[in-house]
Amino acid sequence: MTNPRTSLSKVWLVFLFVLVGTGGCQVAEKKEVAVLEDYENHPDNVWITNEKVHSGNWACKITPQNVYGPGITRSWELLGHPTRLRVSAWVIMPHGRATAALVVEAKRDNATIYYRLLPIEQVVKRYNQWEQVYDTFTLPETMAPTDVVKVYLWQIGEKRNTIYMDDLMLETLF
Ligand SMILES: [Ca+2]
Repeated sequence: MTNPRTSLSKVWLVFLFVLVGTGGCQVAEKKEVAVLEDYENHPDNVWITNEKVHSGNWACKITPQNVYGPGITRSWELLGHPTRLRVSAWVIMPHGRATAALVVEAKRDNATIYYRLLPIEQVVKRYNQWEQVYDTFTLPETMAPTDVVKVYLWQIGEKRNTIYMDDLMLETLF
């Protein structure tokens, strides 16, 4: 005869195993990811500079000739399927007439499916010194694993200025 207590214990063990297994998967899938671009590994690029740096020996600068700065590009899958992104960067703005934005963009097969700006001149009111800007962005619910997330600096408006950026950071939130 089977001992009813033993059978019950086995059932509970299996149930616990399933719970632990599911929990483990969820933790792995929702692991927070932080991507830092400190511009220390881009020799000979037109936008790399050592004139002003926030970290290390190098930063990036955008000029009237190069109004788009280099940034971070990752697939949504590599980022761990986040629902939100926290984006931050250190920038030097020359004066209050310069306009620039951190762009957060999601692309699917080269089509833009999400596009938001963090307008830097609305936040930074001290000039010729490093200032940190940051914001949180909620991605569309329709994001797919192969969609690509891009974050970069863009000089808008008169485009006559030199703007420095260093330590661009992308963090995932769930
Ligand atoms: Ca740097």
